[in-house]
Amino acid sequence: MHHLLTAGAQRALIQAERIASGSAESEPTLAPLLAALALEESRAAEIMLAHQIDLALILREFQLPLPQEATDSPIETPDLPLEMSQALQQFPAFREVLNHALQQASHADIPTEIGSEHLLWGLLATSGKESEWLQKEGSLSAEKLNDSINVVFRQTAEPIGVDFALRTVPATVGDQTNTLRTIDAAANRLREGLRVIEDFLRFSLDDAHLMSLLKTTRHQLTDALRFIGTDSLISSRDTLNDVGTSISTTSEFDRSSLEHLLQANLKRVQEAARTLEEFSKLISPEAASLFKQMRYVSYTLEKTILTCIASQRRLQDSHLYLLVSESLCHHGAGPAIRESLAAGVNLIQIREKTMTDRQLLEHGKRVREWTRAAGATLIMNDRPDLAVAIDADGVHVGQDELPVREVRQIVGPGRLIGVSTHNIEQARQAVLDGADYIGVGPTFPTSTKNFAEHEYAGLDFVKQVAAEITLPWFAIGGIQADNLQQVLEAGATRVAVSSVICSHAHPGQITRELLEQFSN
Ligand code: TZP
Repeated sequence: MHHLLTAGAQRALIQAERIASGSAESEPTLAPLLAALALEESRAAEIMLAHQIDLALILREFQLPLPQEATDSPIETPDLPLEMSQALQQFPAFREVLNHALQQASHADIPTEIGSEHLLWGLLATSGKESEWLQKEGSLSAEKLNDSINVVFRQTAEPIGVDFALRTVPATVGDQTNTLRTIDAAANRLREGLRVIEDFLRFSLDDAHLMSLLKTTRHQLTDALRFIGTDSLISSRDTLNDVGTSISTTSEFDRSSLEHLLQANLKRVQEAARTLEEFSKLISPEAASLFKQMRYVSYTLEKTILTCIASQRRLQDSHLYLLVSESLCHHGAGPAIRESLAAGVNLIQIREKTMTDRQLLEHGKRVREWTRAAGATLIMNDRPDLAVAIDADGVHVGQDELPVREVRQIVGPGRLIGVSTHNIEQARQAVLDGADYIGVGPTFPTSTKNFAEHEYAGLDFVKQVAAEITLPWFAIGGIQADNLQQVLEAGATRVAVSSVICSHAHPGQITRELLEQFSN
């Protein structure tokens, strides 16, 4: 039977370690653990108080200084089990107490949590001076505690959080086993689903950023299952008698594409996470809350992966992205656009900062006609409203403009949303926010847009993005015919340019020269 330590008991062991580390005692004793048990409003403290033993008395008797942080900073560590096991490793005397507590718990007929009261019982079961003192001072003994602990075994040991006011321990041993079986089956489904998605990210998409997100989810699963108790899950498993294993649906074997397969497994993960969340409310609110987080992460993952696949497909032939500003163009925006389209550019952005809305609307409509005739994609800079008005294929926003979520409300689901990024954190965030592509720069100094000194991301940023992001991205900023090769060598497969084409006396000619470098 598996036993799990309550968060209160784990905190007591960590506090004990802190007190012991701050004490002058060279020989480790159990006094720090006794003090830690009296420190919080735990069952152990309650039992001791009923026997007139409080923290002050313990500190005086065993001459323990109470380190400030033990009272000042309540223990709120994301890795309670890890720190607790470190405390146990460092102090074998605490381990002995825990072993006694485990023995006592093994007499219970249902899986139970080991709470602070069991640790107190374990301490009393030792032959140390603390146990003797407790017997003398408070007439407390392990035998006397037996009755109250047996009662506690059948209750939840720690106070329950408001969110989980409905938390109950399954009424019967049979119910408990069935709950564990359900959790075990759902956990296996979740694990398998995650593995399929991970393999897809690794071998098909090759996306390190999304893989790291998935890894976090896998670790959360392990953490959550620790709260339930891995051993008790295994011991309640009964695959042979599970009616679900013999039922298969025709749709289970119907996977017409990699995308379909991926989507089916994402759904599987979400459903399993929901089952885990609901059933673990009966056993561990901590686990339930982790399963809930996993469900939300899986929604983000689903959206992000599917967006990535769709964008890769939509932009698969777009390697040279031209941003056109009338003011930069040698012969005006019209000739620059038409000549570059004729030379092979298939992705154009209207980037006008000084036109009135009316001018922009008229200009946009004309560019829409030229790009449509050439089969090219048209993006409107900064203005989701005008992107819709001229029926552009998408809109591009910077870090200070509307966030993707708001832009999406305006442009609808079918238009592309591009986001400018200047460091790797912004790039990762843009991916998770649902951008369809990102701009990565500035790669080289440029006079087309103003940047503060510290914003020059350079080729290092290009290399970082190349190493982990597979959402389509364009290196941008100061790219010319004579430095394009460096950008491609840094890992870029797409670039965005403005002045090199717009300001050229022969936009078509320079476009061809740039495009040629992609096929080398
Ligand atoms: N965003 C980052 S750099 C840049 C923008 C809009 C300007 C790119 O223009 P150029 O002329 O190719 O440097």
